[in-house]
Amino acid sequence: MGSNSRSLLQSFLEVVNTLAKNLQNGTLELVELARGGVSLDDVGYVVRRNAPVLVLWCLFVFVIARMCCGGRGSRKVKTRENYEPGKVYLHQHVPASGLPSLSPFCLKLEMFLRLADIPYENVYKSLGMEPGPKGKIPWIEYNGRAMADSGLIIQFFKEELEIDLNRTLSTTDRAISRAFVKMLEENTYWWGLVYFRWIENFDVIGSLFEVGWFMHNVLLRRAARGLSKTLWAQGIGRHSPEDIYAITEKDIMAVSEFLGEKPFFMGEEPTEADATVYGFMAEILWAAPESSDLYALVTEKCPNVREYCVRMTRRYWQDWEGLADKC
Ligand SMILES: N[C@@H](CCC(=O)N[C@@H](CS)C(=O)NCC(=O)O)C(=O)O
Repeated sequence: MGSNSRSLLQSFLEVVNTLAKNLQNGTLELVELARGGVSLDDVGYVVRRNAPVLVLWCLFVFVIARMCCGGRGSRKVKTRENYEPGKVYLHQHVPASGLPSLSPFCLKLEMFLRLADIPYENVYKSLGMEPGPKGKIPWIEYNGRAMADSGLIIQFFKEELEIDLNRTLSTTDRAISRAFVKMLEENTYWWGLVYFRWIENFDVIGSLFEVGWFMHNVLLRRAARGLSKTLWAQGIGRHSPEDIYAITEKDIMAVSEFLGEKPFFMGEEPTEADATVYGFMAEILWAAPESSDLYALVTEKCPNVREYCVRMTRRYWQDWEGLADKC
């Protein structure tokens, strides 16, 4: 090590040493103050003298508290005081690209509310929106209560309003329905929507969300970086694009096979699974670039899936011009 570098290192260590000593002395004085060992006349002086130390300690306590308690479970969300009893306030992202939502979970929940004929009102927020009690969308307000997670919300209405769209299904069909719903939400979602949209087609995501250059390259890019880490942790981020496409293809082919020529996913009547199947298939069909393999898969290899989306849209979304234009 040269003499210049050595003296630089020495000065750095001296600064660290002085800081550590100040922190220690300041902390001792503050402890003394807390124990009542300093007279009241001295309080102002001691606090002023050690203000930076006090701020550092507050920051430290805040960070530790966030690490221990933040981000887990439910967080308190302020709900409206003047609500219409029995009405659902559905919080989701603003509609874009002609779709009521770019989130398959939001589209699923809105479809469920339509299938179950539950009165609702959309509460739209744009990117960077206030997240719900679990930090995700969709979330709802209902009779002054905030609730999150599309599946738990559906379960809530089953009990609260005794609305069971699966009432006509046998136990075996309920099990099959559950398996398909979870395949789409926990598997297809990561491969066919998150990876496809945020990583493979990031260049066009700005036009999908209908945002300008700045939002695309700052906010969405930051979100994409976060999602890329999530995909790695989930496992999908470690596969080749070919493997990812093959997995998505198998899921969508399974949906197509099982749907066959039936009017609804489980048979002659709409059931809970239709909310998820529609929510996810409509997103893949109508939010994917038309030049993509995924779009070709739904339109060419699984035309019955496309016909299903069109059929459901005509029946349940007549008021939604953006969707009607796609049919
Ligand atoms: N299990 C949740 C999943 C909801 C979800 O993943 N929503 C995404 C949008 S499609 C979200 O809010 N992502 C933001 C984040 O993960 O921070 C549900 O069924 O509602």
